[in-house]
Amino acid sequence: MQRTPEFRALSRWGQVPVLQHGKAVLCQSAAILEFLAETLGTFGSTDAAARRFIREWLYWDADRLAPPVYGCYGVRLGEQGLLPIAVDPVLAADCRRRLDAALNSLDAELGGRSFLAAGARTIADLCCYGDVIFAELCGIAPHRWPAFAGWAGRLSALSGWQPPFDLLPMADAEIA
Ligand SMILES: N[C@@H](CCC(=O)N[C@@H](CS)C(=O)NCC(=O)O)C(=O)O
Repeated sequence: MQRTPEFRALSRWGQVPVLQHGKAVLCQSAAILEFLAETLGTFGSTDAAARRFIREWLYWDADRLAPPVYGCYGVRLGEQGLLPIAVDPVLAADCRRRLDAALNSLDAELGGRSFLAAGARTIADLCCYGDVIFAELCGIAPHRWPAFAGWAGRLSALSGWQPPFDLLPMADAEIA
């Protein structure tokens, strides 16, 4: 479906997520989160300095967190036979090292505060935790990072929180 001309007309890189809202079409999850926070007036901030801080986390996620998370998740799916890939152990270990480094950073940042930016839960937390939860699916043990584990607990206790596979049911997925 992601390769059809109809989808490529919406998503120029052929990726999900894509958000269509009236005439606006947005891709890239961080851009979508910023749009939603502005449009809905929630999980953002009215303070310019706080918005810059939130944006730093969105870029950090795309730069330092998401790549090793999905690298490790790919390794795991390959091991489980759910993806037709076998990753060189040296590359898999490097991915795991970079994931540990990102989680160390998160833990250090969260040592003195409840949420990543602006003193309250924001799209910075949603963005990072939306990726971190896939790290948990790769066998990461959150208790190794106490501040990080406390933060994950606060986010998953938010009203309306649901884990990714409850939001995106996989019951009909076809795995070759
Ligand atoms: N940086 C992008 C990553 C999007 C992404 O990797 N999407 C994956 C699925 S989670 C995808 O569509 N992969 C298919 C492809 O790249 O062809 C974002 O945050 O939106």
